[in-house]
Amino acid sequence: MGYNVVVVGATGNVGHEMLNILAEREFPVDKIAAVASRRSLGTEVSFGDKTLKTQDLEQFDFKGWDIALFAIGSDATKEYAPKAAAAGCVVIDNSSLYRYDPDVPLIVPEVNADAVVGYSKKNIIANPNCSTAQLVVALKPLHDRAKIKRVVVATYQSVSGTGKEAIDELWNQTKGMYVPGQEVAPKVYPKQIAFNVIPHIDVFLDDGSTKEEWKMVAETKKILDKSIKLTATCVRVPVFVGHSEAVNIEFEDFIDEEEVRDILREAPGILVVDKREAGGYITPVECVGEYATFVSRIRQDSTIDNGVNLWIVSDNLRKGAALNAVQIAEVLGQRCLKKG
Ligand code: 2RA
Repeated sequence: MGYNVVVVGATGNVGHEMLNILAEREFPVDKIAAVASRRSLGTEVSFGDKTLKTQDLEQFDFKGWDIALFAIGSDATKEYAPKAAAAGCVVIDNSSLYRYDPDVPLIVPEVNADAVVGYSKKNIIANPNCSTAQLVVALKPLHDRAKIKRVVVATYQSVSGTGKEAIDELWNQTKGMYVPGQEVAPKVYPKQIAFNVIPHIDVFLDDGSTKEEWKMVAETKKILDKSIKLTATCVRVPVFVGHSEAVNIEFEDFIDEEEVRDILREAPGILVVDKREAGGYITPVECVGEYATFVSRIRQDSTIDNGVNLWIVSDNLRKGAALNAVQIAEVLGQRCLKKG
């Protein structure tokens, strides 16, 4: 006996990956539906070796469906997630809409799977921001061993985090640099992204930080520990897929780099790639399509007491979105929606 699963936003980058990963991990599916906006009606999407025709979200009836993975914007989620939840279908939402709602669990299974039981308050579970997910997977095992006091993180976020238009902009702008007359002006981003980096993701807040940076603070506190002080600088870089993060951690107690490496090597969801030689570290192009959160450049920070530096890389469409959502569905099924 399996589950009746709906992927909402099935034609987007994350929606595609949700279908791919449900099939790859052989999630127990009885029925599967691919749903998207009316303009995508009838578009064919793959689910393993099957082909699904997308159905119209406006007409879709969620009654009789068990789990809906949502990968659409917050506005559409606001309209349709409550309808799905009211019809008895548990929503796992990748938008930011419900992440900060005290009645909605925000889950990274390797960190706080137990919190899934809170889904029943609104029949909704929130998926974290991509840059948060890979960070807390690495922080959790270290926090358990040597309580984290403060984290400073700089992110290097790929354009797929913005969406298809951004991928096209990077591609066309890069090509246009080499072909006179084919220059492509910035449209998705405020400045040129080809051969450039942009220290601005999402909107600016009154304190000068951006909402992306605020999300990392708020979500790390909700998922891991509200006592952790975190400051972030989120940067867009000319990479298609794969978010990277340079992370500085200050612990309450001393922990040496060897013990950090050993702990991370044993931690769920993590692969350590860490040799002090050319190529002995992970880079974004190597994480594409992988499930793992990769950690490299593990080293003591001798400028403070109890300090350690890390380099964390993961596929932002997978662990940063679709994989984490499917993992939540797995935990939900195993712990809360037992079938047969
Ligand atoms: C980004 N984290 O990278 C945001 C949304 N996916 O653009």
